[in-house]
Amino acid sequence: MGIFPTLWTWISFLAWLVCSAPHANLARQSAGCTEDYFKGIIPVGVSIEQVQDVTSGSFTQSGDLGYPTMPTGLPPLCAVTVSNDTAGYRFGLFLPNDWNERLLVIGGYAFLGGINWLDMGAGAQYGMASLSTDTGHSSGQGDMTWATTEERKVNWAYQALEGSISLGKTLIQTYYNDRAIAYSYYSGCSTGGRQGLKQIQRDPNVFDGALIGAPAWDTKNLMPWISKTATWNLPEDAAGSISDNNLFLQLQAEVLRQCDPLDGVRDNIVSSLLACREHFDFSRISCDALTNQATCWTQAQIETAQKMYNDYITSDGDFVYEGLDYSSEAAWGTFLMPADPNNANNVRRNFDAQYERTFMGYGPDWQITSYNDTVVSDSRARDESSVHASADQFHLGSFRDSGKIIMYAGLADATVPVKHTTLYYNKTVQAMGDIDSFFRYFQIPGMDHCWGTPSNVKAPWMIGGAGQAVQRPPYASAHSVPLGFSDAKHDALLALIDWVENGNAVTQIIASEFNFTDSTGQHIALYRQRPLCPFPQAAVWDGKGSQDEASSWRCA
Ligand SMILES: *[C@@H]1O[C@H](CO)[C@@H](O)[C@H](O)[C@H]1NC(C)=O
Ligand SMILES: *[C@@H]1O[C@H](CO)[C@@H](O)[C@H](O)[C@H]1NC(C)=O
Ligand SMILES: *[C@@H]1O[C@H](CO)[C@@H](O)[C@H](O)[C@H]1NC(C)=O
Ligand SMILES: *[C@@H]1O[C@H](CO)[C@@H](O)[C@H](O)[C@H]1NC(C)=O
Ligand SMILES: [Ca+2]
Repeated sequence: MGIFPTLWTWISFLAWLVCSAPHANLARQSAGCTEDYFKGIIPVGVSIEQVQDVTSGSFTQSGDLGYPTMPTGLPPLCAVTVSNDTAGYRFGLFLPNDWNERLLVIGGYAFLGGINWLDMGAGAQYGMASLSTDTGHSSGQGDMTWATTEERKVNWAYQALEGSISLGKTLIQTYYNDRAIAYSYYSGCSTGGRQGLKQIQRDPNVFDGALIGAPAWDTKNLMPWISKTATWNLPEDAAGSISDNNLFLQLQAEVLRQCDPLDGVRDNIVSSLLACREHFDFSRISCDALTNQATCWTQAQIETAQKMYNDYITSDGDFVYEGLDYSSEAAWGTFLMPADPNNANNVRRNFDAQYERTFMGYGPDWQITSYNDTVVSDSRARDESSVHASADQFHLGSFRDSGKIIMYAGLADATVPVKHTTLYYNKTVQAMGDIDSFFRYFQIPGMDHCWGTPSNVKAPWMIGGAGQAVQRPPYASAHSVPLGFSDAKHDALLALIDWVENGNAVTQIIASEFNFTDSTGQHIALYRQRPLCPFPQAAVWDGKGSQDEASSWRCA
């Protein structure tokens, strides 16, 4: 695969010298953590941007627009930035000195461009070598202007991740003195979930296990749906338009009030979306002639909300996308609130119009007001003929025999509707039959997109999923589940590892929620825990024990 320099020979010899000693790899690694070493082992077409021997716990790389927060509290490791100059993407590696022979590939979010060092830091703390790609561009939140060339689009779709894993695996094994990677894992949420599924669909041997959160798998339908939601709330002066975020909070609070008890337990968590959908009564917050319009929903606004709850079906009756679910309203502002009129992206709502302008080539002047249902068929055609970002090859082939997937999604997700995640699961069942032996799906009542829960809900949601631990203290140095719950019962990644390596199928994952104990958000205490169950099971309370303790619940 490449050039073997003289340095390589010398280092092999050193490694051989110490290989029978305890911690032989340690001696070998500090010798290897230099630019010269990596320049010596990379193939043609690739360059080494940076190598840092991290001994202080901190790693920094300036100018990372996508992931500016850098991890702290790292174990001693070698941080490497590799650039594939021919294809135009970069990837980062964290190579812990004390390596457990596992690889953790880390996903990205949205259309961000950068190396996700923060989530890689969690991987390193598990003792795993971790890898993340910038997906071939540099960009911050809400910016899709980079997607101007076919290569950049394809890099974001899958190519950058695929190429990074392929070369990354070789570099890792070489660096660790030709010790083989014993197990390869993946963890990603949202776009990261899509990337992981897509990679498994392209190569069933790529991972032994994948932890997939709220996957944005259906790019070609998701992006038109997001634009469609913007049109439902436009123009700003229309009777049905909602521009006050408090109305969304009010709706969420009313949904909670009415639907919390419908699942049989008053716990501030809406756990039965079906019962809520059947029984929710909008009239409790609708405006009558006497009420103040700022604190109630007009009939026209209620119709806008109904569109959000309903599936997006074109005027021709073509199903596009599952609707949002009850309990997700607190975060509806993401797609519905007016964007700053002077925003650099020239959009009226977050994300609106950008996919059409760049990925679909409609150009920078295209406005959301030009949206019509033909965007859907056009989006599908373009994705299917060239970019192939959507992860919609539901038959996972031989992955059934060689790998495991744990997928999870929050019932209160307002970005990737939970029903669309369920649709992915259902379609995989349709394509493959019984998938229980290798693919389990866990819904998390009360959780928003990937992490978090509204403050009036405080549902247990932390399971060591992508990006979760760093939401709570100790933030940039966090990993797994805090306060002593870093085990296979409470951490979905550790549960996945136990399933893959020891054959212990995951029958439940105990989710945790913590209270802040100080006003500055630096300290937490355990609030409550509850098992998450493999779909279609749900957690059932025993009717006696504390509802805040996992042992009072079982999956049924
Ligand atoms: C660079 O990336 C392209 C596309 O992924 C890939 O075909 C090529 O092998 C990569 N080069 C190296 C040396 O990894
Ligand atoms: C629908 O939108 C597309 C893209 O903006 C445009 O080319 C087409 O003319 C529109 N069709 C109708 C019937 O308005
Ligand atoms: C998924 O399948 C379950 C069980 O058959 C069904 O109840 C549910 O409505 C399906 N959901 C979606 C979104 O397809
Ligand atoms: C945590 O917060 C909840 C309400 O948000 C409260 O009911 C509970 O008593 C708190 N628990 C602890 C241990 O502070
Ligand atoms: Ca409840």
